[in-house]
Amino acid sequence: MAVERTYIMLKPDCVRRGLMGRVISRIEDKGYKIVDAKMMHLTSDKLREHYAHLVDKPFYPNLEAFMMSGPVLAMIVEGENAILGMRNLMGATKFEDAAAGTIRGDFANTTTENLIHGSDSPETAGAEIKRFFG
Ligand code: DAT
Ligand code: MG
Repeated sequence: MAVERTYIMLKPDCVRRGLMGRVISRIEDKGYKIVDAKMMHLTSDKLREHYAHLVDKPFYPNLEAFMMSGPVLAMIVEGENAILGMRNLMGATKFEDAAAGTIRGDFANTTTENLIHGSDSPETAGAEIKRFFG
């Protein structure tokens, strides 16, 4: 176990639905620290880089349009084992698989609009923090 930093992003649905405070409370309740945060509007270029593993999927155009539909809250979250820990707080990608008690399990009712992004490995965390915070 080690103190890790992970890239977390509250997606446009989370901002639009007024759920930022409740989601941030769950992150803070867990004991993680928000060490940086900013509201951003994402561009198509940035999203194609961020979702490079998905650009060829049939749902990609819809995902990109959604991610550009309003501001996001970009954050760096720090804590012991925070990369996996945040993935566990978030819940599964598909809303119907996300367990009750997780952010997606409790608040998401579609897979596209699933409220929150979190890095899935130390390598992606490093790359994503660099991508969005420089
Ligand atoms: P995660 O966000 O859990 O890391 P991912 O990286 O595989 O999942 O996908 C990124 C986002 O793309 C995901 O949060 C929602 C969307 N997505 C993934 N798979 C999808 C699918 N089968 N249908 C619609 N949207 C999907
Ligand atoms: Mg992912």
